[in-house]
Amino acid sequence: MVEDGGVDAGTDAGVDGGADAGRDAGTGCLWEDRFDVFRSSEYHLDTSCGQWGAGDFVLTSRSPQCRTRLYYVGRTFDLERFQVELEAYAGMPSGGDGITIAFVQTPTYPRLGTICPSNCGGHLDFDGATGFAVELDTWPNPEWDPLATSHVALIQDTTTRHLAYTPLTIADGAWHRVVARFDRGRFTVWVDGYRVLDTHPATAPARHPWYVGVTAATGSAVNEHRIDNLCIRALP
Ligand SMILES: [Ca+2]
Repeated sequence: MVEDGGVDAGTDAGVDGGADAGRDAGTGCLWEDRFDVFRSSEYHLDTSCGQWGAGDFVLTSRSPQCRTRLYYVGRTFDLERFQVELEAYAGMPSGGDGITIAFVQTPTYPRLGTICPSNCGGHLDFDGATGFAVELDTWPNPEWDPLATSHVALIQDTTTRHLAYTPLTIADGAWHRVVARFDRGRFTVWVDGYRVLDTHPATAPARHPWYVGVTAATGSAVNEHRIDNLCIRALP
């Protein structure tokens, strides 16, 4: 991992980022939500156990076999150079399955129970979508996932199609600041100021009217998953 949080942050042209990446980007959020209130009419919310948590959004409670998708529907985003920032929490008790930051053609894709028979948490309520996601996978599923460890990844259409990845878990019961930047095919992710991915995948989110949101799920392994301080901004 490369730490970008030090005095050099912001001076490395094109890759300045980390904990201050959002502020360094120099433009306001195209969309932001601090979840001080929950503006339900602005979202497509489909959940079996999630709820607004008075200050953040609880995507999954500490319940097994839980799924949530929360997509902003106030507008779509037609972007090729943009940055997504949020704070993410997974833990208590530490388990599965993870969170995605998703960019999809429609938020009304099939629910988990219709695309896998049971114990579907590993699919994070993203599978079935057409689009991309930043995957924060906190639970290995070696029986079907080609990656044998927890990971941070860029995925396309399914949790088994990783365009880029690094072994890492955020499921330690602490809040983590995640910044994901898409810049003309270059994909960079910082977690708590550490650059954990920096790559040019063969395929990356292209200019398209995406619905943007977050998803999470639990299976037999359970985490409470929460998100806060969400911001999407165009790069200057
Ligand atoms: Ca997994």
